[in-house]
Amino acid sequence: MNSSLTTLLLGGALLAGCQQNQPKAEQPAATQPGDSTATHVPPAADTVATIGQPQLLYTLDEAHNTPDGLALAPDGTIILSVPNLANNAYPAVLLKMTGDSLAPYLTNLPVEPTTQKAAPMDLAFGPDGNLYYAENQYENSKDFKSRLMRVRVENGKPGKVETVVDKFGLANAVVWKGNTLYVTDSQWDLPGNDKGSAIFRFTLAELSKGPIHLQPKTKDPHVLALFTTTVNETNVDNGADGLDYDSQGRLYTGSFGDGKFYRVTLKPDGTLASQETLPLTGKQIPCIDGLVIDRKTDKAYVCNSRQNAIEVIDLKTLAVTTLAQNGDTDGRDGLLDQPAEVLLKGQRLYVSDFDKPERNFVNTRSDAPHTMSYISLK
Ligand SMILES: [Ca+2]
Ligand SMILES: [Ca+2]
Ligand SMILES: [Ca+2]
Repeated sequence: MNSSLTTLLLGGALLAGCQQNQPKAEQPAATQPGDSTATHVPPAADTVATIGQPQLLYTLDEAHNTPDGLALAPDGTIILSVPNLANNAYPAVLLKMTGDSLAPYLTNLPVEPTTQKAAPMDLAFGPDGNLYYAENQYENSKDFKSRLMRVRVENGKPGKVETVVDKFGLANAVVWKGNTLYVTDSQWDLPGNDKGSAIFRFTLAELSKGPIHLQPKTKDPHVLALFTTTVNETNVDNGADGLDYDSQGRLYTGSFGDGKFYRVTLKPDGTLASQETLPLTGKQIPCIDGLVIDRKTDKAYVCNSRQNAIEVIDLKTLAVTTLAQNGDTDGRDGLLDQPAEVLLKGQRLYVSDFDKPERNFVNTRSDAPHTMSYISLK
């Protein structure tokens, strides 16, 4: 398995290199009926400030075209989800990073019965040693087909994969805090609010009992906090996306559609005490995708997907600084190609380059090569 994928990935890298002087098989950014993409002039790469020095971590082939979620495993390796949403002719897979090598972890993910696709996004190991991943079936169906899945891990190896929660709209990020799992749903609409999103809360005990069926278009008992997206010129109404907690156990999420940054304070029993929209200073972030919090410093590393940037939010002062940013790119030099998820391990920030643009994003094309980047924080 390892050698075959290594060959595959190297083959992809070589293929991309050979294609440099040929017409690129690029796909235009997603458009919707009646939009004004034709008159939109995207910012040229050289008009966007280049900040920081992201490095190339991996080059991936077309069969791994949309890298996304990152999870640190108990043994120190990193699991990467590849939902392949830019080109889902290829099945979604989970890969495993060990040192500088990348190998398959799970390649037979169960498809959702009606969409016939698997779509793993963020993922995290639970206190039970099993791996949990959120699914984004929203691009396949708007009819609440997304799920939370559990990979049974036995002796360090992935085994059976099972549905533990179904009927999400767009399950996106997951984070375990003690024996409680928090999950964002970027499309949890309510009657009278089609711009809704939410954070859900599940205890390990509940998840161990059997599948939970959510109640769409309601304030399901598992809903911890609700949000509303203010739709802007990107026309994206996805809300709560990345999710993590600080040194005091307060949760933070950001909205993909409008960049609002939220703090959710919990009662000792894990239920909601309060939620607030935080007034950031230094820079307004228009779009927040994945994020990770360094609880030693209480700094949040946030993917600004729309502007090809990684922002740092100091949670003590709420000041924003830009760690890395660049213009439109195919990613081959390690430059950011629409960062979607980050993971902090030691002094290295791992970055998934999702490369599947929406309208008015700096990134204009899902293009080969498909890439992962890293940023040294030293
Ligand atoms: Ca919606
Ligand atoms: Ca690319
Ligand atoms: Ca690109």
